[in-house]
Amino acid sequence: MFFRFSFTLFIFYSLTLYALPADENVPLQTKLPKPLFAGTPAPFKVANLEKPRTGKRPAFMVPEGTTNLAAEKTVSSSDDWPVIGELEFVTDGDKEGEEGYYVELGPKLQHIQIDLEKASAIYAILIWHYHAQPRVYHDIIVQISDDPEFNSGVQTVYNNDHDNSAGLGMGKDNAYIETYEGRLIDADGVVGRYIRLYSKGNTTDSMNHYIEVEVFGIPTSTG
Ligand SMILES: [Ca+2]
Ligand SMILES: [Ca+2]
Repeated sequence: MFFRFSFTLFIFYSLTLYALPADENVPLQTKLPKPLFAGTPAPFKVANLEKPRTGKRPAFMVPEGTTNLAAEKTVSSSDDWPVIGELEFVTDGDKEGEEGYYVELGPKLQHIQIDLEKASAIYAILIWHYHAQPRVYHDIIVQISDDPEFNSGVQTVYNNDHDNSAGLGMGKDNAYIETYEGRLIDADGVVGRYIRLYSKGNTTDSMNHYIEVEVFGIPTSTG
């Protein structure tokens, strides 16, 4: 009897032990700005456009200890002289949709680049291009590398350039309508120090905008 009880306890503790790693995941936390539009946007003629989701974004699980590593980090760009705003806006924590919160880069294919300062395992990237009105940005490509020039070690975690018009390879990810929730990209623990985000205009104009980018991860090195 006692033996059987101990054995049951043993099994119970063993199961608990093995179940632990999965339990260490926690829901990703972010502060959302206030929505500026509601309802169903007019249809866009964009390839691979996904239907807007109804209801809030489901919880996204990340390892415990994951934080926004992009906060206040340095942002550079293919456009050295933004038309409106400053590159610092991308990582300053403000995500409101009104005028004065976004940086506007010139037309055609442009990118911004965030230096996390340390090699990091990256689990999710949250992007707010613009959310004062529904619009779709073209050729969104997100890459992670340990090379600031992105000549080597480049890993693409999102690419919705279905026809390779940006020249970085054909992408199978969906186009989507911008909202106040931003776009959450699953980076699946890819390790790198630099994040590069491309776009090529949008359904309203030919310019490229960013309100905020958050990069959720855990540093893997001390330098
Ligand atoms: Ca901002
Ligand atoms: Ca394209």
